[in-house]
Amino acid sequence: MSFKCGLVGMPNVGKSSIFNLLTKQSISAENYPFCTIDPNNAFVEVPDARLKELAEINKSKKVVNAAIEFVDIAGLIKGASEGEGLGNEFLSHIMKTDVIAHVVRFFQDDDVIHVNGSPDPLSDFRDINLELILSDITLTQKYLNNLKKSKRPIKNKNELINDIEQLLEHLSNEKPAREFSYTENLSGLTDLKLLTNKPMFVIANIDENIKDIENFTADNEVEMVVPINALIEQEIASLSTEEQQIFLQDLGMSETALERIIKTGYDLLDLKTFFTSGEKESRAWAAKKTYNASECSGIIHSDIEKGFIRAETISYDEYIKFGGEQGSKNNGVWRQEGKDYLVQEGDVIYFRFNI
Ligand SMILES: Nc1nc2c(ncn2[C@@H]2O[C@H](COP(=O)(O)OP(=O)(O)OP(=O)(O)O)[C@@H](O)[C@H]2O)c(=O)[nH]1
Ligand SMILES: [Mg+2]
Repeated sequence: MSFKCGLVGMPNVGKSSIFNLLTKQSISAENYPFCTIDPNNAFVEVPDARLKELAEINKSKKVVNAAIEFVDIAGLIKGASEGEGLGNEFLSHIMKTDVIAHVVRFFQDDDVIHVNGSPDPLSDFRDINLELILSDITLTQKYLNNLKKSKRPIKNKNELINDIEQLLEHLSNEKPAREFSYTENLSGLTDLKLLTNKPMFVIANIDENIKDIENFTADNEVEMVVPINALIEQEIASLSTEEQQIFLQDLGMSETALERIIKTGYDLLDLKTFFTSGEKESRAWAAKKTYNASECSGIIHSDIEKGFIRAETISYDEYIKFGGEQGSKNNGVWRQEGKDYLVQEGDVIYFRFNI
């Protein structure tokens, strides 16, 4: 199972620079069979401090983080929804992502051309959003026309038409679909997928002058903003791990901006993490929040799901508190769970199966 976070924004805002930084961040590339899928797609490890603790308890030879896929998408410009620039092709790339990381240029640099002359973060941000909304309007309109024409019996057809018309009106007011309160009818439409219904956060590519980011964040249409200074991050990336720690401490930071970007993307995907841990390896796995033990076992291997017997489960906190599996057993917090058990965030699981 792979989850995609797409880097979206105007040309020359630093998407590829940030993508390169994220990709290099990937420490143990060999753990992922297709780490670089093509030059513009790559898996990136999600940092998780809990893994180190588990690995210490079990003296694991290997540590494998959960990973999400980042996609570097070419720049969008005004009019893209009508085919300007690279147009609709790129909108279709965005369609394939699960989360949008909207990169906005705050840095000033006369040597780096801006398509509209000079960067204006809020106006640039709105231009891109508007293109996504326009593309959604076209899609929704088509969907509505087909629905009206369709001779197939459709449940609650009139209500559905009414709901879609309201969604269209909302979009026409230049508001993203994610701000529309979806009715049950609408949520059930798996074939009407909209760009602006995907979760989104902003990556602000800043320079030393961070004044205007405060104005930008104060604007309530932008909820989540992760600032990054791509130039400084490039410098940090070239340092040794020890030097990086010192550098971050000097700046009063506990993690790099890259780590924050990865974590924010991961959080917005609305996943949960469960662990497997032993002498061979300690590993974090990403699963949909709704997944039960059987479905989670299938993420590891389809054979485990097929031959599922039980999930031997300990919560992360108790696993650490009692120093691992034996200690947890001694203290009565080791559980045997069945297929339907709703796996909880941080569960450490050993799947028993029979094939
Ligand atoms: N001064 C400065 N330049 C930057 C920064 N980030 C990126 N650049 C420069 O901006 C130029 C464009 O960066 P890219 O990362 O290629 O931008 P992009 O968004 O991928 O551009 P497109 O692929 O054309 O859409 C490059 O010359 C970068 O070196 C920054 O934080 N400060
Ligand atoms: Mg690029």
